[in-house]
Amino acid sequence: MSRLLPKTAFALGLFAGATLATTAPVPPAATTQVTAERIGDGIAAFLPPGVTAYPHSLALLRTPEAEGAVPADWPIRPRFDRHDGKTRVTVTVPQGADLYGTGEVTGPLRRNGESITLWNTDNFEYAKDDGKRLYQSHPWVLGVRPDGSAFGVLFDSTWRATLATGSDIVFESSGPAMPVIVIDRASPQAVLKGLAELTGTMPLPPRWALGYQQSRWSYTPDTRVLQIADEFRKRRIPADVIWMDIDYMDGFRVFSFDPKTFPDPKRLNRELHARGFHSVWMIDPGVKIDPGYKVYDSGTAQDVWVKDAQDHDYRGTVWPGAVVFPDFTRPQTQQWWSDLYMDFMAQGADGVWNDMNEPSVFNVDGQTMPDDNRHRGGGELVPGPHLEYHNVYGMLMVHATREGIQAANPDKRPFVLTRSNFLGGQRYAATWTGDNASTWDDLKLSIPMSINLGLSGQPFSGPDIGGFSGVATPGLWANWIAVGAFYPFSRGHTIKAPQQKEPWAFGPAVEQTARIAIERRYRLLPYLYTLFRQSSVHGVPVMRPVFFADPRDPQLRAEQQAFLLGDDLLVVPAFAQHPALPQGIWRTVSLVDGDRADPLQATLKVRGGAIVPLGRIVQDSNENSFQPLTLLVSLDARGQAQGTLYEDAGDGYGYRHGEYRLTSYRAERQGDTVKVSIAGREGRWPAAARPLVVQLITDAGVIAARGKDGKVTLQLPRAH
Ligand code: NBV
Repeated sequence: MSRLLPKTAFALGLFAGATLATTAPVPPAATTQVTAERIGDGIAAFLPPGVTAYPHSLALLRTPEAEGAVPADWPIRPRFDRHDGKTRVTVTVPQGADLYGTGEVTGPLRRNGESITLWNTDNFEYAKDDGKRLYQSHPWVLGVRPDGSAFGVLFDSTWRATLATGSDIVFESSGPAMPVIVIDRASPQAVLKGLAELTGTMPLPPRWALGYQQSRWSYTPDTRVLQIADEFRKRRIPADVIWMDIDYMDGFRVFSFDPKTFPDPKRLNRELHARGFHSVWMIDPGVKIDPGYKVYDSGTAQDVWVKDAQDHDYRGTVWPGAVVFPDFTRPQTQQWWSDLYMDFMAQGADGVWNDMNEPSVFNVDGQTMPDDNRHRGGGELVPGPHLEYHNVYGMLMVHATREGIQAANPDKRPFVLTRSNFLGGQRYAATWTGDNASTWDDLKLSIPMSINLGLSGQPFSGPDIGGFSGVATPGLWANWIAVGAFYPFSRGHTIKAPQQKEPWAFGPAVEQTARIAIERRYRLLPYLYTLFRQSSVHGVPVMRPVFFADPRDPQLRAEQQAFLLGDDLLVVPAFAQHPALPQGIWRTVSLVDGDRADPLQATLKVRGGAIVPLGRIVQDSNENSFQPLTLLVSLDARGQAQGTLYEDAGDGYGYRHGEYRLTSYRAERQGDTVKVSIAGREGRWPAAARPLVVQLITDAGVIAARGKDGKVTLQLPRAH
């Protein structure tokens, strides 16, 4: 039976593990006061000396509950001390362990020997601090031992910190000593499930958010937006979403529309919907100081702004000029901010894009507000300086945004994209990796970056495809879209000048590469949506490192060019040099006419033993892609394969009441035939009566057969 961590027990150090046997020298006084408690299956919480109860946590879903003693042989135990005026936690890295995670980071996938600052920063072109502090903070390290067993360390603090992942993991914080949670389980996948038990999962997004998305700073005026939409349809390049960057606003006032360029946003949204597009609109946190402007007036009336050290409204400069910033630590501010979305969403917007929420402030040292600005808190949150709340400013903002758009459209699944976020922030928003540049380096590092975000709890991410700043050569852009079609979040975006970066902007050859790449994504939508569903339930990433295929294979641990989508599909970029690929059967597949002949397309391989569900090529995700459903079958050495397909309405919450269909398929070779049948079904949706195409991928080519869903038998040629 679980119970709340009893304060007194912590204070007295009564729990097993309070007297810690650690491998490294620790001052005995400090050691004896650490309190440890098992809080889940393979999960232990450690409270530093002097902390008597688990404090409210913004990263965690809920305050941990004690479940018993930490086993005496528990292998990973943090040590707490002070160093250079900072709170320090040290964790000895087990021999030979490879480290991952640490959130949104530049540099290699494998994090051994790295050091980053956790201080959310508007980092244009990742240039500040050599890219060692970015827009988000994830005080979390995943470790994988040589035997494939794994551990994770969560430093539960929001304060500014540094995280070094050398022979020790060292977390140094400007704040008070914090609880540390350690997960120790049989595999990295199991550790990530543990992280999801602690910090929650990404809620299932609407299906349209998995489509290709087109953005620019900015498509303006509204007629230009429609031109872009029409261009996609005319050229038959599938796409689902067009994005509205800041120029739609009236003088950069958030929640307003420029009367000249966007006079009728409702009509624009209607027109986009009529073309099968969804729309996402940007909202920044800075509110223009402008008496008479209703957002400023209502916020001032409710006293929602962040205060400076003298208790005046803090003023900064951002796009609109002088602005004030909502203090999202206050429940009143959260409510006020959420309410602003009521009218906004009534214009027919489908999603919201929160940018600049580190928060970014122009023309000041550090490009953010002063450390000693005051956040007043309320509810569970204590008042505190900006130094404490900076790293969660974006997360608190997108929490309120999500609530607001959910309240405005209760029957729809919210879609929020954020630039800034914190560990656990996958509960509120998807993310993109900020202002990258059109360079080969940024293309290459985008892969480990999104993988490590996934290994830190955030499965829904991707970079600006093609690069935000600078000039993309046709070759770079083509290579980028060829891989970018497989990021969990797949969106092309760019800065204002000097270049257009739509799929057709680089000439017909690049356009054709883009069309094929995006068509491949659309064929994969049934598989991708199934992966998103899985991730929303278990927290396992959508985009996975190759070493997930075999966490015991040392060769795979640093592979950061190729990656996995789910367990069954391997993506090898055309530019990958000597990628380390998993052992076993992996069969190359074609999804779209011409994909294997185009040298820029990524090679796609299906695992032996897997069945991958595919749709047909559609121009947007509203179209029914299941006529027919295709099952790609790649048998294992025993002549068997399995796969699953998740289907629901694609939006709304019917799925929470059983309105879905989760079908498991099984393929089995029996003599000269391969039978493909339904092995199990879950959900209230009845079995689908639809045509089914089975494509058996063999080393000699593809053998296809048609039939009804769940009932197809393939006849193999004699040689098999
Ligand atoms: O709103 C303009 C841009 C946006 O396009 C970009 O994606 C964000 O990362 N925004 C930053 C502000 C200005 C950047 C120079």
